[in-house]
Amino acid sequence: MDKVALITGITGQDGSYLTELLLQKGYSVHGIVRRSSVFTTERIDHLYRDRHEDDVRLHLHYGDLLDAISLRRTIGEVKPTEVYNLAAQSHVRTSFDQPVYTAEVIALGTLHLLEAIRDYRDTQQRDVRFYQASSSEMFGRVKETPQSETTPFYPRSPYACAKVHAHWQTINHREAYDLFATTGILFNHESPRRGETFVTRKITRAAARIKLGLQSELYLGNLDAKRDWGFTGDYVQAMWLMLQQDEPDDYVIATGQCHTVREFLIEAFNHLGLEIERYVRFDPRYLRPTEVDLLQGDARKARERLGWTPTVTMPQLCRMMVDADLKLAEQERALVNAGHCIPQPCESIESQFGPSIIGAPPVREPIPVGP
Ligand code: NAP
Ligand code: F7E
Repeated sequence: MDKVALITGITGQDGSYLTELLLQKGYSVHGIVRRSSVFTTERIDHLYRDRHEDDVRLHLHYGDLLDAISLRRTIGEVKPTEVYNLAAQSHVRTSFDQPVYTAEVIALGTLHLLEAIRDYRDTQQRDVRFYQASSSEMFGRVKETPQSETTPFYPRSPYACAKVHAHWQTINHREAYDLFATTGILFNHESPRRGETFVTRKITRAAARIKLGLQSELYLGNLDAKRDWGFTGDYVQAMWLMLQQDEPDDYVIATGQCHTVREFLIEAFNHLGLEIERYVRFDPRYLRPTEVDLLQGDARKARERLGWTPTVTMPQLCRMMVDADLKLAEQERALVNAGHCIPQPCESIESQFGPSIIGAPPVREPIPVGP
């Protein structure tokens, strides 16, 4: 049977890497894109081919996780064999500012999609495999380290609470209706396509811009948080492998190594020969009302059952991202040198959005970077 994938969140970081992978594997790939006043397809533009050419296997459909009708209609038209639910309001800090919206998209949106798939399978008698993008954030205030598929959840943000809901809805659809519904509990994964307001990309983008004289300061929050950072290219392989198994299940995907935000910062700035004390400042607005202090995954089950292993370490990942951002900054520098205006980077624009909970001013003194 022809493999047809439907991806929600196709315009996001993971969606773009997964689309590349599935096209390479010969799939037809359909993506749900929400309408916006500007086009949001930048991360997949290199994959898109004009409809009038031969062998076009990437197709986009307007839709939204909040619009159940659009999901049902698209599933009916596309007739997917695999559905990857990657769409989310995925920013943890923002989820404190928009808790209801975050819950609607992640929790109820996932339920809309599961129900649409169940009805499609039952009425059309076609098998569909479903992947849910669960998150290590669900472990929150961790009860044990490293965290595995059996570690209890203790979510610490509206985002994480919503992900726990979606996670259990997926498992319940597997158990109640015999749906092939799998969850991947993915730890933080990054790439040169990572959104610019997540801490890794915020750091690598700023380091490159500072190096080329396009920016003079970088404001950050909690440098002590520890994360298990892997490369997105590796993690989308795991998503695909999960849907090729005989039975649906739940899998942790992680490197097993954990580092502080400070260590990532040092790696990035050292790579470009920049002094952290000179450029990096503390802004309490980037703190969270409740923080997740430590995440470190145990991906033994994925290694044993899926044959999956990560290939990129944190220092390699960091340097890959810095090098890509240096190329971007070089293009910006050339535009500036030619007398053009360039847009502000997202992480700078983000500073104008004042989280309502913490109002203290930023600290202009150098940020302490020692151990
Ligand atoms: P991302 O870059 O923020 O992408 C999120 C995607 O969801 C974008 O395509 C976005 O569309 C889309 N989206 C948002 N709201 C939507 C709605 N109401 N209807 C339809 N689409 C909507 O996130 P990511 O890093 O690729 O992560 C992919 C998934 O994995 C997310 O569910 C995230 O929560 C989860 N996750 C991520 C990580 C990680 O470290 N990256 C770890 C664990 C789990 P626009 O382009 O229009 O904004
Ligand atoms: O924060 C600290 C912050 O926003 C990492 C999402 O993909 O992974 C991601 O969530 C850490 C936190 O990612 C800044 O306090 C310090 O401790 O890059 P982040 P996240 O919250 O871990 C999980 C697995 C997901 O599922 C999510 O979708 O870095 N930090 N200073 C900062 N974080 C940000 N964003 N900005 C700062 O200035």
